[in-house]
Amino acid sequence: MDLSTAIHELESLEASGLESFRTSSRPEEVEAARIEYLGLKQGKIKAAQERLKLIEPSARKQYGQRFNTVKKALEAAWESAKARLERPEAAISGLDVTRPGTPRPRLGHRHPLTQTADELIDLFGRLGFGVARGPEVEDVFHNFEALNIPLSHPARDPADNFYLSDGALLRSQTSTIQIRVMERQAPPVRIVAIGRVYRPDEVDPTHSFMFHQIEGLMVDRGITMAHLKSTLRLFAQGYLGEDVQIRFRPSFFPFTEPSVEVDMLWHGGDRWVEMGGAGMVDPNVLRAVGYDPDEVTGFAFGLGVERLCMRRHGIDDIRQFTLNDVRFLSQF
Ligand code: FA5
Repeated sequence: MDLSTAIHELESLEASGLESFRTSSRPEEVEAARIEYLGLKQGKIKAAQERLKLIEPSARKQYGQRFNTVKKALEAAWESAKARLERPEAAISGLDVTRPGTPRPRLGHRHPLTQTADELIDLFGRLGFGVARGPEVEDVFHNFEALNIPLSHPARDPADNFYLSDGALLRSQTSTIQIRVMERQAPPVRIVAIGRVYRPDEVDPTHSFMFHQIEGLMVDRGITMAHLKSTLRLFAQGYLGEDVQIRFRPSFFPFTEPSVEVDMLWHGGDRWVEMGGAGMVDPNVLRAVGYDPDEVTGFAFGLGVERLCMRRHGIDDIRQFTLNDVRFLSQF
């Protein structure tokens, strides 16, 4: 047999062997290819080795060298085919497009009451009101005495307040902040203050034992009830819509004179719900903080923040705000 024919056969054996190992996709196919090419008794490599005897002696060395590289190449192809089938997912480059994707992380957002508070502050800011703050744990002086609520007044009753100790309680109204602002600042004053207040009220769809109020206070020369009414109307239209209906009813608060209660026509349009209390700051209150009631007058109001938010969004039950039901919260 001449050398070039023998080498040619070796090369086509190599090509078909490598192809067989490369395209085997199951262990049985790899094993069949091994037997066909590398089998010790009847494999094609074995046959090619025996062909050496048919080659004339002077060409045997060259044939032998070529034979060795083909044998090594086929053995390596067998090893890598086995390795490939042991790690099937790696064989397709580690990517499985049928697997479910990583879910996008859920982003939280601000509680509806926080959003409401921000919006109210923004609205009153456009009407020229700055923002004030005060403590939730108050003393009886700021919660009652300075607001013209005498010791004998039923509003001080332990059954109607959360007292912590003799001198302290959880504030029952944000009107405490009126006093704190006027104590430290000379008129004119134009502020709103938003915060939690606490009362042991019976819980129902429009009452909670902890809720928020927004307090407003404006003191200057020549402030009248007309300023109060137009401010609250402008606010209600701005927050609840141009066509909102509100009404003022005569009322009584120890710290305002005259006093009113402000109602809003509830969503559904069939009943009025109280939005807040308001009035002209009582001269006694002005005097107690060192203001001169002959020089300046003022109005004040305190509105229920939950109820404003409920009216705006058509929410029926105040308890929704604290249930932490994501199905409710995620709507805002
Ligand atoms: C007051 O708290 C007065 N400080 C308001 C005020 C301020 C009058 C300044 C004059 C001048 P009243 O107790 O009515 O008033 O409460 C005001 C509003 O808070 C109510 O109209 C209502 O909207 C809301 N509110 C009262 N109690 C509750 C409650 N238990 N749950 C939810 N909201 C309430």
